[in-house]
Amino acid sequence: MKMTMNYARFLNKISQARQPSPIRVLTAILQQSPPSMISMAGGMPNVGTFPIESASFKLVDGSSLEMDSKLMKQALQYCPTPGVPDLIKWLKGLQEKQHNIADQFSAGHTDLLVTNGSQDGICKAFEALVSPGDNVLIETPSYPGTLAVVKPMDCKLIPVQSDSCGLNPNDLSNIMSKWSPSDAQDDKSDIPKVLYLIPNGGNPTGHGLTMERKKEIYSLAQKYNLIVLEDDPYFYLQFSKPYVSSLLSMDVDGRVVRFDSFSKLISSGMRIGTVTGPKPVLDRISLHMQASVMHASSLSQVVLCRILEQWGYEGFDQHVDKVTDFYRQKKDQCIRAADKHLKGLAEWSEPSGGMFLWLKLSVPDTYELITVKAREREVLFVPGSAFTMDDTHPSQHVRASYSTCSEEQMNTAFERLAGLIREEQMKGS
Ligand code: 09M
Repeated sequence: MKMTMNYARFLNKISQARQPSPIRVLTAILQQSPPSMISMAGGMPNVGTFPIESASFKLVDGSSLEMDSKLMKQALQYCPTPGVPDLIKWLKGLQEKQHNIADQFSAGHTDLLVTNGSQDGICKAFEALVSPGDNVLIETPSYPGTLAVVKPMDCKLIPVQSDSCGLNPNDLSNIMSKWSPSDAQDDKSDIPKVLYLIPNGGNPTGHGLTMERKKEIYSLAQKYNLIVLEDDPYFYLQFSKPYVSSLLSMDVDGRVVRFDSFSKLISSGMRIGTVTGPKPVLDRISLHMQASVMHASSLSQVVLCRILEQWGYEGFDQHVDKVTDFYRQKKDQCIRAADKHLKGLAEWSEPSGGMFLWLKLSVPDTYELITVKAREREVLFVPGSAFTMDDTHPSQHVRASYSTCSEEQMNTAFERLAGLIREEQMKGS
């Protein structure tokens, strides 16, 4: 990695003004001091006063996971902002293996932070990178959780269209052709600086980027000097292997900030995600965490670390395969149910990963149909407008999640939806 990027161009005023907390600095000094150091500077409570002694978890595979009192003390105490050190070590190992970035970690160019789910990292990345008046490129349709972060910001959101192969580089190229690459050198220019996308099992589309497209997108990011936010919680839920390499793995400049999540693999309630990317950006996100959440839950991190260490990378891969097999089956059930009930009434293409089927209904707009009429018939979907920047614009789409329904429920749900579409069509004709 060349590390020639001028990150000051990307980081906004608030982010650049963040200062390390003097208390947290002392914690770091203490950790590096010899045992003879007497500290009366700490603000940590005495763990001896806490009521929980130890824990034992029974795993579904029949094995158990022990947390003795020493580990429990760590789990109940504050931890460093970037995360519990043993967990960070394991996760960096995973990222090295999966994204081929060992050299970037060891050179100190790339770093990793544990966040409160990937949502926390995504939110803080935008909060660090978007300045008032900026143009920001967002894959559309997109995850409503991201739209909730960026929509209230004082910036202009530019939708970049995606289709059944993920974000369309031709659309990105068309949008960017309004600017010249040299605009990226001009502080006064309104050339976009940030591109957000979901590369796999798209939420809501279920689609993933091809290698060819990833290369085109990365080279456009280089041409126009963009930072790419790669939001990839469904990376391990891709239905076919080998995986298409991540944008992070092809990043030679330090312009990709990647978000991973354990929400679909281990637990969504434990709230563990990671941000991996250029250290100058991650340092700013870390300072924001220091000032807000301090760190992701130590208890969650220690439990996760114990599971991962017990499994090793091989056991983790086996678990991923099991989870993916489950979702692949669910996807097949969902496609069967759609084939049975929605043929001629809706269009869809098969998801390549994740938990969602994106249906285009043969009606002009799905909002009322889904939020009022479908609810009356006791079936819930998300209307397409929830995934766009301008939610007043009509949308023919609906997101169906196949993660928690039985095949029978999916059939009933689509049968009810089919009835509603037919009624709507009769009304319109
Ligand atoms: N719906 C997600 N997506 C969702 C959803 C959710 C309650 C979550 C993309 O758990 P985290 O923070 O790691 O995941 C956040 C996240 C980031 N990026 C593309 C996602 O799909 C999670 C939670 C209720 C509904 C929800 O609908 O899509």
